[in-house]
Parts: sequence; structure tokens; C-alpha cells
Amino acid sequence: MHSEKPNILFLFSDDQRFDTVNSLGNPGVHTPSMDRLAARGTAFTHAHIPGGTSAAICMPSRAMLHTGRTLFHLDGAGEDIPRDHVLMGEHLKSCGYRTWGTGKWHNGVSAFARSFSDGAEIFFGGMDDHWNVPVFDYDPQGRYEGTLPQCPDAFHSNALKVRRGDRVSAGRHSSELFGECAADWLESYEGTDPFFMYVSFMAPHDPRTVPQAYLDLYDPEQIPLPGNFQGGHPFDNGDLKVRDEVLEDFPRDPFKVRRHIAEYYGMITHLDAQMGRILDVLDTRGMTDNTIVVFAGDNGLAVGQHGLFGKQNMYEHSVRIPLMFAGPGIPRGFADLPTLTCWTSSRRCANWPASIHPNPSKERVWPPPWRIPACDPGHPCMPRTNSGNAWSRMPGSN
Ligand SMILES: [Ca+2]
Repeated sequence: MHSEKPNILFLFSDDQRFDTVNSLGNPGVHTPSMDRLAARGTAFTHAHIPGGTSAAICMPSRAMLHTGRTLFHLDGAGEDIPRDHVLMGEHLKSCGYRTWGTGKWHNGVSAFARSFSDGAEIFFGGMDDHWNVPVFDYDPQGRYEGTLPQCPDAFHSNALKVRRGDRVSAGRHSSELFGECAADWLESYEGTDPFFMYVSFMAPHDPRTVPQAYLDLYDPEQIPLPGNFQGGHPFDNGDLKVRDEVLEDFPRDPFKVRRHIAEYYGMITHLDAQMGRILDVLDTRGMTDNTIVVFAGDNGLAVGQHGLFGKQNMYEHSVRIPLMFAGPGIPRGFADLPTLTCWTSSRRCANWPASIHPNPSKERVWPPPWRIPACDPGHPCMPRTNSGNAWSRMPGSN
């Protein structure tokens, strides 16, 4: 079972902000599995993404992850990935890895097909109803052409919506659907090749719905209001009406913001439990010592901070993410290297593991170079990146 090359398990969360891991400084959220990884590996406490060139920030963020390309070297916003942009899974396949994928894939069917030699419960798209996710079985031919008609407003309209998928797993939450099939695959893996498992959850992306027991863990009345809560953003950043922002009324209501945060935390704890199922199988099968586990988020989320709810902005809450590695050869500790996409850069990686600290850094902050002019408190502008392929500076106030 043990190969000379380590296995790789990549656990990916959707819209999870950097400060939503208990052991990394947020005692208000329960994340035992994330804590477990942080305790035995390296937690990158200052990982960021550089925004995105689409309102669906997930899409370019994931394209950057899978290709190692920077934002402005993607093809478009990453809605599809051209054949000459080598993918992480594609590369690992060429190195002898068995590649297996489940969950959300937001970068085109052909890119998925090139990345994985196996998989299950595959969702193509950005978001959906967590309890009725349209999924595909793995297709070795990479066609993924099935469609599923749906009447989303049956009481008021004959309109049909056609979603892509082979079937809907009605009543099964996406986190459980993906977590369970990943645990099952791992449980039954008998191959001699090293594997690359890519488990891409749809949580805690909205709609923030989970089993009631997880919502009951968090009382909105006990959730602290963020210190930077505002009833509205102080100036028009050009995206105040994007979908994420109109999930709640204006001006923002403090209690409603607390309730959204409680639901966000409930989603994260439920997701964490599914991660734990997979990590448990690694342990029981004796694979933990030969498996590199990576856990990352694709982007952050405002959820009431600065009067915003979404991720279509360049505030820290929207571009800073959780990122941790654990496994063979990976030191225990904390590192404050600044970006996610730097992982393909030998210049940045040359500092790791020499830069590992025994404790999370409280004072040392490394804003990435591209953030410095935008975040200068004396600068009357902020950048936005979600329209077109170039940053633009929006006039604003301090
Ligand atoms: Ca996302």
C-alpha cells in the first residue's frame, strides 16, 4: 500500500474566511478536524487570493489553484481551462498518481476530465441547493452531457430550468454527499499507485443550510458583532447590488448579521465533521503517515463586515483564506507567507520551511505587494477585480 511517493488528499472549502478555524484564533467556532490538521502540520496564517476577474470569485481562484497561474495569466476568468494550461491533476497523473475527484468543479468539463482518472458525485457549477445537488457519476470519456429539468417555482410558474447532471441526490446535504463518497473510496482503495484525492466541498457557500443540530450549536444572540460592522458600505464600490450583497436588506441589521454568522459557523462545523470522516479513514487504514493533506478555502466572505455580505471586494475578510498542510516531511507550526498561488513559485517556496514559527503571529503582518497601495489608509481608492480582465480603481473615501 505504501508508495515511495506520498498520497495527496486535498480538502477544499467554498467561501470560508481565514478567521473561522478554532485553533487559529476563533474560539467561537467548532472545527475539531481543521484543528487536528493544524496541530500536526503547517498552518499558513496569512494566505490570500488576489481577488478575481468575475463576480464568481471561486472560478478564477480555483483556476489559479489548478494551473499555478496568476490571475492575469488565466484564460478569461477560468470558466474553462485551455489544453496548454497544465492542470495539477493532469501533472500528478503524468507522475504516476491515481487521481480522483468529487464535489464542486467550476472550471469546465474538459478540465475536470483531464485532471482525474476516477471520481464520483461531481457537480459542475458555482452553487446550488445543498440538499438537491445535481451531480454526475465519473465518465471515463469525459462527456458529462446529462441534463435535469426542474420547475423551481412550481406554485407560480410553468417555467422550467435545466440543470446539468445525471441525477439529484434529494435530501442529502452536499457536504455529506461528497464527504461520504470520499471516505468510501478511500476505504476501498487497494491500488499500489499513490493517489491524489480532490474533495471540493460546496460549504460554507450559501444557501447556508445544514442539519438543525449544527444550527443549534450557535445562538445568534451570543455571536459577537464584527468590530467593523457597518449598516452599509460607505461608498459605491461598483458591486453593491451583486447577488451576494442582496442576500440581506439594507441597511444591514445587527441581529440579522449575527444570525447569518451563526448559520455560517453551522455550515463550517458540519463541513468539518465530514472532513473528520475522511481523516478517520486515513488513520484506520494506516495511510496518515504517507499522505500529505492540504486544506484550503477558495476565497473569504464579508458576512456583515464593512456593510458587505459577499466576496466581490478586496477587504481582508474576502481575500484571506485558511490554508494548511499536514503529512510526511511537513513541519509543525505556523507560517505567514502571503499568497495561495505562490505555491508554484520557487522564490516564495524557498522560504518554507525555514520560516515556520511555533505560534501564530500576532504582530507580523505581510500584506501582499499588490494590496499595499489599495489598503493604504491614506489612499482614497479601492480596487475591484470582478469586471473584465483588469483591475480598476473605484473612487472612494477613507
Ligand atoms: Ca468560493
